[in-house]
Formats: sequence, C-alpha cells, structure tokens
Amino acid sequence: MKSQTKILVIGANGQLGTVLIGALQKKYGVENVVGSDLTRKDNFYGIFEIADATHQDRIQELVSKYQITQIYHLAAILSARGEENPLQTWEINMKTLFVVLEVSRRNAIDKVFYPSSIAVFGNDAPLHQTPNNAYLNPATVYGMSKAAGENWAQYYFERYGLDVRSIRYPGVIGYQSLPGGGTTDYAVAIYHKAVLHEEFTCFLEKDTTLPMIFMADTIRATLELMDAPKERIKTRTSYNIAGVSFSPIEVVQEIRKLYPEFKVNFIPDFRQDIAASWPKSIDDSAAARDWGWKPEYDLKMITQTMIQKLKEKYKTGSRNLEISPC
Ligand code: AKB
Repeated sequence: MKSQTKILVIGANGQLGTVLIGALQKKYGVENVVGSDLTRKDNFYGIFEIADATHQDRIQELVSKYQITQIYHLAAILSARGEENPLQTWEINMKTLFVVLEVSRRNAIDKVFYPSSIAVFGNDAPLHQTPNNAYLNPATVYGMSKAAGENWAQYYFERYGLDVRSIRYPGVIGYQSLPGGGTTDYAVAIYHKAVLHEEFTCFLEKDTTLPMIFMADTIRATLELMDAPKERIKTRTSYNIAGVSFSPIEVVQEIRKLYPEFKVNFIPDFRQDIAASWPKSIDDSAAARDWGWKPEYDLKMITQTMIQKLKEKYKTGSRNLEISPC
C-alpha cells in the first residue's frame, strides 16, 4: 500500500511545468516531486530525470523507481507549432498520453492530471460563454489531439476506474517562464517587449479577443481540481475554466498606462485563423459548481504584476529569456 504522495511531472521544462513543479514541491516536499523532460535545465531545483514520454519502458522505470502515486502529464506540441508538422504533432501528443494512461492503469496510480485547452473548440461552438459541453470541431491538430485525449481520459476512468482529471486551459500568462508554439503566446511576449522598451509586432489582429488566465490562477485551478474529493468530479472529459478575456489592443492600452511610449505593429499571420476559430469567452460554471473554481486576476492585475516582476527579472540580469516567434 502506497501512502506517501509521490509525483511525476512530465514536461517539467515547459511554461506550466516550470512553475507547477515549484508549487508541488512546496505542497508535498521537494523529495516527493520528480520532474522529467527531454533535457535538463541548468537551474532546475529538485529531483530530475531525463525521459522521452513516448517510451513506455522509461516512464514505467521512473514510476517504479520513485513509487509514483500521481502523474501530471504536461508535455505536448501546442497549436501553432503543431501545424508545422501535423502528423508528428498527433503522434507525439497521442503517444505520450497513451503511455501515461497505460502506465498509470498498470501501476494503480492514484490520480493523473491531463491538461486540455480551449483549442478543442472550433467554428461550430458558441463564441461567447462557450459551454462545457459545446460541440467540438477543432481547427488544429493540437486541438484534435486534446479533444481525442479528453475522450480517452474519460474512457480510462469509466473502463478502468483511473482517476484522470483535466482542465481546458485558456492562454496562460506568467512572468516566470515563456510559452512556446502557442497562438496565445503574444500575450506573454508583449510584456517582455514593453519592459525592455522595445517595439512589439503582434501576430494577431488588434481586436482578436481570446480567453486568457494568469499563471497564479492556473496553478491554483490545477491544485484545486487535483485536491477535490473524487465524487465532486462530475466531468471526466475536461473542465472549462475562465480567467479573463481580452484582445491585443486592450493589453496595449493597459500597458500604455505604465509605458505611454510603447509601440506596437499588427501583422497577422497564420495564427490569426487559429485564434478566429477559438471562443472569445468561456462558461466555467461546471468547474465553479463541482470544485469551487473562481478566477482572481483581471487584466489590470495581470498587467501590473507582469510588469513589476519582469522589471525585477531583467534588472537582475535575466536577459536570457528567449522569446520564440512560434
Ligand atoms: C496555445 O495557444 O496553443 C495554447 C493553448 C490555448 O492551449 N496556449
């Protein structure tokens, strides 16, 4: 009988993994959290294992070695980068999920976290206050893989009793880490450019409203979902969660309150079509009802926090924050 919670985080180097690892270490102890990814970052603090999550034997090895009881499977190729090589995106996103589900089932893992995304919604879902059970016809391979993954999560729960829990994340905004390959990435990059007094070129149209969420809310949502009593989790595909909805021009206006000279160009590229297929706002009443979800950060709070924290970061010389174009 396993009593101590031991967590494996797959995709520890990513935008969310980088921050979630710290929160999990704080909650469960550094010695009870194992980070894993394809490479090890120099500044990683804690237990780390290099692992390719498409290899079931390797994930099994880690689960046995550390007597893992919970898995957070964060590794995935996101919406924009995923379109560069659709078949490879499908292969990686689905293969890693199957590895996690199978290893979890075979090892009687207590709980699995599987992030989904607003990318599961396509043109046939209502654009405003998109409900949890809206029709799913995603426009990207990433969205297709997440929609399929949600159904697999539900299947493993119903067929094998595996306690898989999932959230459909909006675009995540945080100062601690950088996203890579997403359509919502502009909403992080824009703050870096403002603080560096550089001009920003936005790859979306100025009035493209999308659902977003601040990192602190994202981490809290994830931990609250994972802490909720099992009987409260009524949705076994994935839960909508809302943070705040805004367009690029609204962020610019908020930033200009602090940096009036901030210059922005709008040169939409292929990501505009992806964004146009996504909801503008999200109905998260199921998450609110089942496990008490409530966001805290609005655009003003996000902007003030991002700017203050990034100023501190750049002052202490962290100029190695590479903002990837896609
Ligand atoms: C992306 O833009 O692909 C992600 C997401 C919304 O899932 N940030």
